[in-house]
Amino acid sequence: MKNTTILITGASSGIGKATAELFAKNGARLILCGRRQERLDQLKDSLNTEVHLLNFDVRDRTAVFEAIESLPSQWKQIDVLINNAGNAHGLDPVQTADLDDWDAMIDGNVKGVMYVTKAILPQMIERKAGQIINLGSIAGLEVYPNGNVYCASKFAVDAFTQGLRIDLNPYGIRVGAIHPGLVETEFSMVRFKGDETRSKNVYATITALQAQDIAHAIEYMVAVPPHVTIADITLLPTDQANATVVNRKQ
Ligand code: 8X3
Repeated sequence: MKNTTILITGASSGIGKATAELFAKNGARLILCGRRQERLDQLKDSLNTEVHLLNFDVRDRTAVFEAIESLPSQWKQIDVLINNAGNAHGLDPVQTADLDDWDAMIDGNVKGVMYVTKAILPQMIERKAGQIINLGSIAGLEVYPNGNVYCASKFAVDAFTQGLRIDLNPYGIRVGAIHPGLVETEFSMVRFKGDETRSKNVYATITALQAQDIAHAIEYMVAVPPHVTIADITLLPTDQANATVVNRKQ
């Protein structure tokens, strides 16, 4: 993957960070994007490859386009875009859920993916080459109780991914999505607003996926020969059968 430039959103933690670490080992050049400059700096220092940092919030449309526009000429060609940034906020029934949580999920998980994709697309179209991988979720394939708007946001990612693959078909740009089940990251801490007990319970009695497991699947999607598109990968812990059936041990 030498000379391949990969842009990862949400790179400062979890799946984004693990993916950055794996691609760095493979010798890729990395554009790492996130909201937490300090974490991005630390990650850059720990990686033994060429790294360019972009500090912006994918929810901020102007900031997205300015950040991509600001790339120095040697970073303007992006071979692979990994739309990883996204979060869950709350796990409540529609009738009691917080509207701010809904806005955060629609703005980040849906509009964020669309903005970053739109900003990066022109140079891929011009070169008739490139790859876009969107982070979906098992929540984007099946709705589960209280998942409502988070599930809606991930269903939207799946629909957007399919639409992109259709529209970009004439340009030879590969488009795919990855749909993880339960992955042990900061995901639940964010969803449950820092409630450690509740968050730990999600993964406590199962062997959850780790961020590195998702990174390896993403690596596979990139590493297959250029004539192959992995349209989607659904990745579950062996302890999880679908969105709701989980083999929780006592
Ligand atoms: C993360 C997986 O099952 O918590 O998207 O929605 S789940």
